[in-house]
Amino acid sequence: MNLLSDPVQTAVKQIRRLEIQGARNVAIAAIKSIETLAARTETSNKKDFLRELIKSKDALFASRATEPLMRNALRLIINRVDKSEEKNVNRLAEIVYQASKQFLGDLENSSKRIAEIGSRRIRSNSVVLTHCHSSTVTNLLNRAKYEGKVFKVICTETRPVLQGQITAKEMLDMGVETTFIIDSAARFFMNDVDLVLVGADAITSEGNVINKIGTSMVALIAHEARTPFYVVSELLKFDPATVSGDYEKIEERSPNEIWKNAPKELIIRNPAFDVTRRDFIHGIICEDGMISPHSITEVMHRKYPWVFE
Ligand code: RUB
Repeated sequence: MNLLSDPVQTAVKQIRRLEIQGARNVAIAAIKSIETLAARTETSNKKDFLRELIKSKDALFASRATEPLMRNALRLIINRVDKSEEKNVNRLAEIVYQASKQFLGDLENSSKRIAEIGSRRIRSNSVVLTHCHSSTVTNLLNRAKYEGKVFKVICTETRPVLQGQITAKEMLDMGVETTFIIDSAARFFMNDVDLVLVGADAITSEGNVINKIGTSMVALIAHEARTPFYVVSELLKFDPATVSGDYEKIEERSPNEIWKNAPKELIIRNPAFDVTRRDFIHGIICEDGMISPHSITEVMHRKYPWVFE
C-alpha cells in the first residue's frame, strides 16, 4: 500500500519548490491535500486510515520546517479523527472534511478581521514599507484601498527568491503607487516611511516573530528611525512547542538559490527566516485586535486553548 497519496505528494513538492509560498497559502494547500486524501482513501479501517493521515502529516511538516500554522491545522484535524468513536472510514473522512472546512472558514474570518483592524492604522497619504510577500499584509492593504485610503507602498526585493515581486505586482493591480527597492536600500528609504507591515511564519511564546530572512534587519532599521513596525498575523502561527522551551526551527534552503555554479570551496548559507525580537515590534495585528507581543501566550490560552493539548 502506498501510504503517501498523490494529492499529498503534489502539495509537498509544490511547497518545497516555493510554487506555493507564504505561511497561510502553505497551510491552506496542506489542509486541502489532506482533505482530498481522506475523500479518496482506499483504507478500510480506522487504524490504517490514521496511519495514512500521520504519514502524510509528517511529509507535509517536513516540506517546510518553519510553518506552525500548517502544523496546528493538521494536528487539529488528525486529533478529531483520533478522538472520534467512529470506526467507519467514510464517516471518518467526513470528520476530516468538516474539520478542514471549519479551520479554513476560521482562517478566512481571521484574515478579514485583521484587515479591518489593520486598515485603521493606514492614514491617508502614508507610506507603508513591506518585506517579502505576505497574503495577510496584502489583504490588509487591499481593504485600506477599498475603504478609499490613499497610500503608497515600498516593497523590498527580498533576496534570494524575490517574493517582493509578487507583492509589487499585487499592489500595482490594486492601483497603489508602488516603489520597488533592493533589500539593502531599506535604511535609505526608512525616513520616508510611516509604518512597516510584515507577515509572520511563526510566533514564539516569548512574543518573538519569525518571518522571511531580513525582517529582523528591517525591524532594527525601523527602530533606529523611530518608524512603527507591526506584524500582521493570524494567531494560529503561534508555535506551542516554544512554551516547552523548544526553539522554532529555521529552514535552511539550497545555496543554489543564492549563487548557481559558485566556487566549490565557498560556504554559502541560506536561512529562509530570521527572528525579530518582541522589543522591536510595536504590535501584532491579529484577529483578536492589536496586541502586544508580550501577551501572546495569554491570548492563545484564552482564544485557542486546544493548541496546548
Ligand atoms: C513568506 C513570508 C511571509 C509569511 C507570511 O516566506 O515570510 O511573510 O509566510 O505570509 P516564503 P502570509 O515565501 O519563503 O514562504 O501572511 O501569507 O501567511
